[in-house]
Amino acid sequence: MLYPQQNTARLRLELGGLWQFQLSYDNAGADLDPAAPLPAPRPMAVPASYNDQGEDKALRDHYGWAFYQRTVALPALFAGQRLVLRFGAVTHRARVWLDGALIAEHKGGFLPFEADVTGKLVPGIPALLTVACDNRVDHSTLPVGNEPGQIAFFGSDNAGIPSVEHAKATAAPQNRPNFDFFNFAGIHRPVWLYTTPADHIRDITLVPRQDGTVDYRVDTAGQGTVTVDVLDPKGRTVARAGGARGTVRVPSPRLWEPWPGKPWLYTARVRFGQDCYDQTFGFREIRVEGTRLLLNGRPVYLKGFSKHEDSPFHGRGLDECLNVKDIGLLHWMNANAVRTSHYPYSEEFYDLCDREGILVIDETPAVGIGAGAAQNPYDTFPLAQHHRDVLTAMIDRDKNHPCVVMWSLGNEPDLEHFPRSAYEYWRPLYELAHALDPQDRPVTLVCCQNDYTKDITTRTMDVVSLNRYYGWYNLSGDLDAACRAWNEELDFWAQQGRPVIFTEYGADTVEGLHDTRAGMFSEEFQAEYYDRINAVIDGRPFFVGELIWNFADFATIQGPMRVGGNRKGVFTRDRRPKLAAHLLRRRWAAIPNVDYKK
Ligand code: GCB
Repeated sequence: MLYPQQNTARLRLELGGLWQFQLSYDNAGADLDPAAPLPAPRPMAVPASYNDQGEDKALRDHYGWAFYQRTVALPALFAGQRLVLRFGAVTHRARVWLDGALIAEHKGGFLPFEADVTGKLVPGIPALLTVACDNRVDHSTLPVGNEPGQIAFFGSDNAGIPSVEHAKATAAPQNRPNFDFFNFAGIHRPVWLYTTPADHIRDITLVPRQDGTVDYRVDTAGQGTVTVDVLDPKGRTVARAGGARGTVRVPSPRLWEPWPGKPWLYTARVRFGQDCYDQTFGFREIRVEGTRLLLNGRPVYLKGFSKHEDSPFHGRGLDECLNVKDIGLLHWMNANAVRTSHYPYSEEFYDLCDREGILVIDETPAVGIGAGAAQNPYDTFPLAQHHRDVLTAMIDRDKNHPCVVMWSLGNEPDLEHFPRSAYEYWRPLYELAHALDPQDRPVTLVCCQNDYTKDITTRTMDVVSLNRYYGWYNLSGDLDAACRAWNEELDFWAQQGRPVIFTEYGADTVEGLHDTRAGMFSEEFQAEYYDRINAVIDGRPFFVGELIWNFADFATIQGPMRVGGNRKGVFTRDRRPKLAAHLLRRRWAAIPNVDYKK
């Protein structure tokens, strides 16, 4: 799906700002009429999560439908154009009405959807736009939540104590999902109204190669002929082709390589009748060979973070200022890579990474697929079709980004209790990702700390992605024991013949807490933890990347294991560095981006 563009053929309006807002207290969201002005609205900024835009617990912890509303009016000069209403992301389910008529429904809180509103939104006549979103999650959604009636409290539930069990059974439905990040909700990404000519470009697919060839395909609607001009980073036309599919060749291409300096971005200017669309791309190839990850043929070493879209007040809402700040901090850290844990990020983020040369592991929202040893989630969670849909939509959205160097099918599913079912669930998704991606990037699945000898899925991915918390959740505080255990596990991975990376490792750290003996939660512990664990991976040639958990502290549900959220950030939630940031920064300055472990 193309990102909305303002150019010589298309007009784009952002419907951001203050909307009217009201919580619904009906399971079906039927207590509010989408055709009428909301009876008791409050102002709500869009895009942003709604949860922290007020001081009431009811807003923060709401679990169900919520309604947004505004009027939309277009001047008559829009007449004669095709009109599309597009949402970057509404979390997690959405319904959209124009003057009371349902025009769109969408499931999945992290990917865009749109509705053709030509003839429905009439230039010159104001219309009432109502958007409802539902943040409830269960066994059929991604991310996965608890089923209604199964109240999960974080931490030890003192399971089995009658009074606790009775209280749980009668507790109100809660916003307590099956994952460790706050279940923020709302219109999280921009709402656009954009025009195209009636005969228009629907999609563009590019496969650029190091030798300067670009295979292209343009999908269109209506009558016309396609032309493609390739512009270099200075805007000069360097190649030209005609026809809806074919190959163009750019002589002496500059490769998309984030070092040194900024990568080179080219533009495919596609024309079709009156329509026009500029699609940026980079000449970069990515593949796995033996235990190496090769970027443009050279072994690359990933240095960076798994992140969250999370910040004070905005919650999970797009904040471009924060994105620019974060990419600046990645440069400051001498980092080169990010994983979009645990969902696809905003389209604006990938654009920035394309421009700034940050390598991205792009992850589906498949987090929380597991229910303990007693329940096989692959038999009981009705997820497979939705998972395929989400993976397809993510690859379709992000396929042209040079920054995307790997697809992650999901995070920390159960892979050890039902190993055969797990393999049978994940293998087709792995194959689907390869089949769908025109650039055929490597595919991975992020695995939880488990009995790696029983897990038969992780070892079959192109890259083995490990979340490990030796010294934190296990062998807590004993870094000698943690390193011994970690080393022993690495002996296992050394036999598998695959590249291995950390997708998560870390320790909760309360900024300002210092300790001469480096006890848990202190800044010294976090610094020593990374020093010790990194010394173990440095001796392993097949270990080709280290993504820290987490870039910054982030919001979670309340619980006895979370001190005002998850504190494993190397930066605080307001982006101040902890001690470990300075040490990692020095470490990464000394590790070259390519040709480090040849
Ligand atoms: C994990 C999860 C991540 C958690 C993290 C933690 O393995 O993938 O979502 O936040 O551990 O800090 O516990």
